[in-house]
Amino acid sequence: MIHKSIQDVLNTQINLEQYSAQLYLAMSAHCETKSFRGFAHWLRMQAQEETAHAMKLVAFVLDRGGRLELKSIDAPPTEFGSITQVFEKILEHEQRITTSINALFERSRQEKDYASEITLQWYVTEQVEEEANVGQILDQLRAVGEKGGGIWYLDSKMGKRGKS
Ligand code: OFO
Repeated sequence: MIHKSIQDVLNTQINLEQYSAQLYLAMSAHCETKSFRGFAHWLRMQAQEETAHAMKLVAFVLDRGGRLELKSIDAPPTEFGSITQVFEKILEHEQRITTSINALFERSRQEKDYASEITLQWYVTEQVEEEANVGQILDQLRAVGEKGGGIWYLDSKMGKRGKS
């Protein structure tokens, strides 16, 4: 049986992952309206990944005999500025998620909840990967700028996510 305090923070994390999915979907739509269909595709795939992150935690809470308490999901913004600004916002968002995952991991340790700790290890590793990927995209965006053809090359590269 899962400790009530861990169950509560896991339920909060599920809500955060669902919000991440909403945020990426809104960002995808924003890019699509600017005709950056590659970035839009990448972000839509990211939204699906975030839903999968939430579902993995849902399964874990239920497998431990816990209670799933879904909360309402905040509405994301609809305007995100330039493509570079979109990715700056993503990096900030993922850094907040990392802080939240690390706090959850720490809490599991304090409670000696080894099963939660092991499950959360996957999320700790995933956050390293996500921050690195987004940081790299941001570096590339800053290098090519948004005025020349470079950004359209990046857009076509982003459109290949999950296709090879
Ligand atoms: Fe974007 O990361 Fe979920 O956990």
